[in-house]
Amino acid sequence: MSARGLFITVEGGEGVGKSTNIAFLEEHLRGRGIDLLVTREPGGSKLGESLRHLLLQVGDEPVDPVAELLLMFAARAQHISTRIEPALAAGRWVLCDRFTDATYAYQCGGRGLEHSAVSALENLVQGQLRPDCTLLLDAPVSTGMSRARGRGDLDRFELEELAFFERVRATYLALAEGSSGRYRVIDASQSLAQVQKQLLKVCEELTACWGVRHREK
Ligand code: Z5A
Repeated sequence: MSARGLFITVEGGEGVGKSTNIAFLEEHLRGRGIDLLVTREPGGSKLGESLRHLLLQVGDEPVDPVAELLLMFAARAQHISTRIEPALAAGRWVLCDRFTDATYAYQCGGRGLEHSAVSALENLVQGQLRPDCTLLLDAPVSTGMSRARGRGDLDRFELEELAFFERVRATYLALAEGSSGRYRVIDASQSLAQVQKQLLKVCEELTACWGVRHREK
């Protein structure tokens, strides 16, 4: 039986470079012979991608924050059971663009929902599943916004005010501060080359940890 794969999530505010750097990490890790599922939230499964569309579209009816929260976790439940768990169980690594830390950051930090509500859903939907490592790409909100806003139409989240994104960033940083070593905070305000240098260091750590996990099996 193969060792369980590593579950890595990438988090951060809008436009900090998650997609760009996930593509970089994917290429690097595949180059090192690692079998990898690259996926995203909300989304990742057929049902999840349909829910993503509903969550991001701009409509004429305000979305209730609890409805938003439940849709995020509905998408996550499907994603975990159809994609994430099978991949990890087969020994594949999973590299996921956002996961439950985004729910704490956006639905608690941004929208003001109770931490305990998210924590209860996290336990219900995920059981024991938590990321092995979370890469938090951190940059001032204005930096991320100016990088992301050249892309045209804005989705429902991107239309939020600056203060919303400041709360999201502060929540992410508080989560990283309070976590027991799961987070690696990457300074994403630097040039892409410098950001990727930081990421390569984390990859070294992860592949070493993976080697140990394999030997123990
Ligand atoms: N959401 C939620 O509320 N609750 C949840 O539980 C979950 C999600 C899971 C969709 O996420 C929304 O869902 C999200 C939170 C909510 N809303 N927001 N905001 P998403 O991840 O799909 O959307 P996003 O955060 O808006 O991602 P993004 O805008 O696509 O940004 P990104 O992937 O972090 O950035 P990028 O596309 O890689 O880079 C943006 C540009 O900057 C691009 O031109 C790059 O070439 C450039 N770039 C990147 N890095 C650099 C550096 N270092 N220097 C210079 N230029 C750079």
